[in-house]
Amino acid sequence: MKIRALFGALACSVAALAATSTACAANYKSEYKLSIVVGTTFPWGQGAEIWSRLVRERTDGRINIKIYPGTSLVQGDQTREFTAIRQGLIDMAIGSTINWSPQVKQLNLFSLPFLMPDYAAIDALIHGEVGKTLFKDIEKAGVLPLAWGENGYRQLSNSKHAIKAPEDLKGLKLRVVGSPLYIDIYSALGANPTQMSWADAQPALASGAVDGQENPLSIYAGSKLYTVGQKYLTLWNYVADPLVFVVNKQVWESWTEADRKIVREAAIEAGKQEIVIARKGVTPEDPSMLKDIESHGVTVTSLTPEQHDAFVTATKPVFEKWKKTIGEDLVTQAQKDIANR
Ligand code: X2X
Repeated sequence: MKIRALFGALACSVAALAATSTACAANYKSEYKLSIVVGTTFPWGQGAEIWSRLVRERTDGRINIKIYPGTSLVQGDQTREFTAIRQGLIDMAIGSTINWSPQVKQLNLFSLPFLMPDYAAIDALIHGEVGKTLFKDIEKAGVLPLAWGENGYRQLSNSKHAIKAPEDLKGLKLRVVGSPLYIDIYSALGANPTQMSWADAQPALASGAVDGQENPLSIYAGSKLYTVGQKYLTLWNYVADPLVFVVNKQVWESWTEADRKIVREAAIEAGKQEIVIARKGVTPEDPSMLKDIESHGVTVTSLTPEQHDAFVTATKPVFEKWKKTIGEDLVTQAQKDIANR
């Protein structure tokens, strides 16, 4: 703990004893900057709103969080977000494992193609040993993780034709982000992947500079990608990206014990609620979002088990290659937990 934070904490404990909590806010910033990639109309952004509101209410305004969508604190470059949190340019964030995987290579786990067959598999990882290990890895990399959320299963869209087999991807120019793992996946499938931020992806799709992209349906529908020619959508659940609620370490140390508890519990609560929101409208039981997407003239393709297997086979070498980078033990543990879910 830094000396200043230590004095702050001591002053606050004394103040707490004297029941004058205002003194605790002495070292607090007037505003804490919370970074997210998309806006507050998306499940991801709603998670940010819930977390901010709970913290503001429960700390009587001592911790005042302001949401910065569009990863604007790093000029939209979402792969630099993690470093900016560690350095203190960003105080708090809810970030995708994909965007932080350049700095925390173990987070590539969730991007291993076809590792997680269903929501129970995702839950088994984030709420089990694997989730704990990954939180230790994030902390070792210099940022304090508090809770899990979810962006979602990532589906493939493009402007050219329906995709049912790896051959259909041949030559398609696809936008990917975050990790070279995605370049490997799409290269293995015969496509032409190109890495760019979400901020750059939307104009690139609109101008036709790229043919397609992959994102959860909430992002596809919320960004109205069907209005920029993305009329073919393949549901293949090949990867899913969890979100992680985090705080910069110095900021964390500047807060009182009691306020840390509030922020942590609020993150866990907001994460739980956000996951429920993220899974709305995209399941067989509740396909309302899919129906809405179809109503915009989108051809939605679901894969037969045989078609699905062809994609699994084609991406197997990428899985094996990245298993080594991520850590064989972690991947084996994940596979075990998924088998026992
Ligand atoms: O850029 C994306 O594709 C997004 C919005 O899903 C992430 O931030 C990973």
